[in-house]
Amino acid sequence: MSIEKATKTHLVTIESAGQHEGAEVTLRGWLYNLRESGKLLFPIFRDGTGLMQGVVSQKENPAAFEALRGLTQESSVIVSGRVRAEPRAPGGYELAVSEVEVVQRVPENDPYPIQLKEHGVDFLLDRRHLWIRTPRQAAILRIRAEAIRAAREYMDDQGYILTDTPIFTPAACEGTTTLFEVQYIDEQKAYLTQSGQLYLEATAAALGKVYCFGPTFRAEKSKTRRHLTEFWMLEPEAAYAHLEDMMALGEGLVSHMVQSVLKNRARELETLKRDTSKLAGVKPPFPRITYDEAVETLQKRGNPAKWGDDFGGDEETILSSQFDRPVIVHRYPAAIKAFYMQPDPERRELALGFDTLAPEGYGEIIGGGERIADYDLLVRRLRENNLPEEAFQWYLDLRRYGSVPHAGFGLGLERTVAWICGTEHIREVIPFPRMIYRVYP
Ligand code: NSS
Repeated sequence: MSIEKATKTHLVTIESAGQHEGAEVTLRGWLYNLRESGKLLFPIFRDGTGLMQGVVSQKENPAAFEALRGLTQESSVIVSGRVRAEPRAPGGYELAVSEVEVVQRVPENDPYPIQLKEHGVDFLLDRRHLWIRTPRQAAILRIRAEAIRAAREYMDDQGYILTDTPIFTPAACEGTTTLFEVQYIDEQKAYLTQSGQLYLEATAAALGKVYCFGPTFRAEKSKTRRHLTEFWMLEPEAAYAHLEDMMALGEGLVSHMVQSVLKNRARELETLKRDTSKLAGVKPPFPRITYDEAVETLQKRGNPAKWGDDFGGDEETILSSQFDRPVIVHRYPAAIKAFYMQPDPERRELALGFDTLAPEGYGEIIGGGERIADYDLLVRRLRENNLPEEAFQWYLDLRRYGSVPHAGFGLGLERTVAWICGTEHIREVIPFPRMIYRVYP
């Protein structure tokens, strides 16, 4: 059977094979595992959409039996056969294999390196290009894709216009300690973007409600389960919007992402053995507490936090553990927040900013708030933060020409997906993680 012939027969994916019970179908994929039992073979195929067990009898299908016997793990195959219900098989169906075409045979003397047993995480990360084939990793990437799809759907439905922001930037957005400097053309210096926010403030003044969704970079020296050096951020920004509007938009967005994954990726969540009862209740409204209340709670729980401290992972875990859904902490001390944050008119030492903390110890998934709209105050803040004013002239223009109150936030995709999946570390939820000591493969 040739590839051409196979594509003209009943070509199906494993995910949809159940709909073809009783019919002769063709699958294109890889051999995931093979159990040999005398005159019967029990191959397990994978095609990216799932796993399907096959059964081949030497007596009934000698050619298919010979093609599969001794076939090495991850050899690519096109197989045809009849779909039948088999409650004991993964997915509830199996394939009575009648024809097999081996597309590429993995050599016996150079076997597929990742066996169906436990491997150390460094071993797997070195082989990330292969590791993503395992059912667990593939399920995570399918959930990631659904989370992205749902996030864009939500933003589009809310009337936000996608405006892509640059990756090469002339200045810092989120502090100078995590900037990646790059040698730009000739003598010029540039930095990889830490956030699209500053540019979104410009597109928001042009289009009203906007968002961007792309990779962002931080030279994070910290080796934690929540930090990558390259991660994806979805950032909305709206003209004439305030802190309250963004807290509400963020809770709507997160809820839609979670509920869409629960609805459309239930099988993958099951593969991950995720306790979905912990996600089912993620719906607006999310609890809101002030920074002051957060410090009080931490102290009551014996945490040494004092007013004025920034929260780390431990503090975030204590705060979020009191709730069954994400919690919004707002009005932090201005001194621990970014230069662009609007002060609270009621208490100037506070910033009109907020963080949304995920449950189960996943930490901050959203950070945002209201921006300084006043020209003089913004110049003062740039100077206090030792930021180069020349590089920010275009940004100051936004306060010279029709400045308006505006607000936005950034949602960290990997932290959100790690929480939805219940993975231990966020490195598993991006196809090729970039971390302090890892840029390979
Ligand atoms: O630094 S943030 O809190 N905020 C900003 O960058 C704003 N300029 C966004 C905005 O208002 N438009 O980062 C936002 C989120 C944060 O809550 C995390 O979920 C995620 O980005 N984040 C990270 N994820 C993975 N790895 C690292 N290193 C990381 N840093 C932030």
